[in-house]
Amino acid sequence: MHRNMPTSPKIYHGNSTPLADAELAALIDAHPKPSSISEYSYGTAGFRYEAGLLPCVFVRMGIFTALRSASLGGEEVGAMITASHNAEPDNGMKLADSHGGMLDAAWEEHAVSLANAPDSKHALALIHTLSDYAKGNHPDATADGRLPKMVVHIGRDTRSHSPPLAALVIRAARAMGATVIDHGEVSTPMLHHFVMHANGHLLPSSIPQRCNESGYYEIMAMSYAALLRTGTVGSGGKRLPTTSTLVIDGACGIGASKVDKFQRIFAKLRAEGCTTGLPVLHTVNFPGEGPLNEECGAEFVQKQQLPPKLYSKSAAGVSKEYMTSFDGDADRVVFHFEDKSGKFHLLDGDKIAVLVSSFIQDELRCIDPDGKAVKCGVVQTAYANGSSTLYLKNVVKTNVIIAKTGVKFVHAAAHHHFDVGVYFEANGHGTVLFGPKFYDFIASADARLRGTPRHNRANIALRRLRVLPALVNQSVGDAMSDMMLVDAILFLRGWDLSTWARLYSDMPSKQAKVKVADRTVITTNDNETAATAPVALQIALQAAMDAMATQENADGGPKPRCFVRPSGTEDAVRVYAEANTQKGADSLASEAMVLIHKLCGGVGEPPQPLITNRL
Ligand code: 16G
Ligand code: MG
Repeated sequence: MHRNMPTSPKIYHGNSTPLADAELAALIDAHPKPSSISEYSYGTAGFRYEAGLLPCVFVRMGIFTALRSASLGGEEVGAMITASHNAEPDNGMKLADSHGGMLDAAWEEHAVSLANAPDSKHALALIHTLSDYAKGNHPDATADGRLPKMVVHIGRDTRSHSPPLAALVIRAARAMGATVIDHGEVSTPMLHHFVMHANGHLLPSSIPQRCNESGYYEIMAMSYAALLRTGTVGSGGKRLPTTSTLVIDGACGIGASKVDKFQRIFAKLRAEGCTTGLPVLHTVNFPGEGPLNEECGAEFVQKQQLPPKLYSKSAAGVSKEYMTSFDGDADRVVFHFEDKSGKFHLLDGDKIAVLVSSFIQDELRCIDPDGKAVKCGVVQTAYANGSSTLYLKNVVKTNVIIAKTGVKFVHAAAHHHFDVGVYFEANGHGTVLFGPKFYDFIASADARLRGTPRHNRANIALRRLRVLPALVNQSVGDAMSDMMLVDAILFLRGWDLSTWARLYSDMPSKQAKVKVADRTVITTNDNETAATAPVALQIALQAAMDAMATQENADGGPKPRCFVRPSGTEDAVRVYAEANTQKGADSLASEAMVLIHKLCGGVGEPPQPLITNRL
């Protein structure tokens, strides 16, 4: 098959007679819990471990996803096999509920219990409890005593161990009698999109239902092109020479292959005469061209604040004026560029939140100048750069909420608090959620503006806002869709990355991690801005921040800030510090690392002071 062709999923029907207990027990027993694991934890975004430790979890999660689908009366759910931005030896699983978003928190607990059941006997007891729950909830669908219909969508990233792990999930889900739709290699947001679209009754009516790979590309491309076509007002609607070619660093992972397929749709748009503003997409760092996520990709670029290594031969001489980096499963994106003097500039998730929220708010105000009809806001995490939070509050004049790290928390906060909720973590994971009031607003604006001139500014705003829910992935952050959204906004504003970067200057910051014997000794408050245990740690961190504020004479300006939290994806404690100078941020982070090492059972030698060398 041509490598640019979207692939079709494989459908595996479930065993017509689900396995009897003894056979299920044998399947579970064949994949025992490794002795090195005392307890599997669900972490920030599902289970994530070195691949060799995962077969036990994956068999049980195949069973679990089937039961989750049954508990929802046959709504379709998903499992994505990926360790995202982690190194190649790791793997993991992210679970998608029927609305396409993250697994419900109560069911997360059931997943953890099943993963950790000490043996098949305990696992079967849990399986029976969950089966009974599903049957009790849907008595009509289970008249013959069987479980309701079950459908599980599966996707995987490009890691070498993903296919055998996927095979285990498929086998276990089928053993329960579930139908498995195997999408093969896809990005995480694509898998979430498929699940959301498979449950059409949960999809907002303005989004066309397309539950396959070509549908995914088409919806995105059509809404993107529609957005570009509105570029007829003001000084925008220009593609500057500096944004004519968009170079995409695919982290040597799945995102690169998928952008390549997306190119087909671009070619189709061009053939249909839609040439307004389309950039050339130049993808580099394909799977196999370099080690996954190593010295490239969003995680490396954002955490190290360095440009990615370009492994592809085709990268020779490429322009560095307009670049993005995806992470290994393409649910994160950051932008970056090299200026004329060769200096590297990063535009992270905070910058994306500022660009996107101010754009949406400006368009809404063209229709509703008071800005009262729809409540907009931005959800950030403690990692958001202090300058971005100030800019959002003081210049964009929008609501800002700080939530706990992890998509499940920021997504829930955006959904709960706002009619248009923009959330982006500084690491580049984010999206925009549109709630029922937004759709009502669009419908009433549509009725009110019907018959008014097409080039009336309110009408243009309406056309722009109307396509956003289809362009922006409504289930999770999506590197490809976010990239297209940002590109379209830059085009409509007539900006390039340097104009966007100049909106505000980031406070210098430093991130680091420390190994401790048991990272659970550190607990934090709800939004992770302060440690609640050990008590002495927060007291010492506060003293360090105060001393830095005095040293930097930060009166009136943003104050130096530092927080620590146990990682949810790695065996480490994370440190974040920001100050008015890089030296200050480095010194604050170094001090926090030494404190963690001393007060929280650090492993090995005490950390050495950090020094940032800028390019
Ligand atoms: C995962 C999360 C991301 C979070 C990161 C924090 C999802 C889909 N992804 O990648 O949102 O920022 O973990 O990692 O939830 P940490 O807990 O190791 O710092
Ligand atoms: Mg990811």
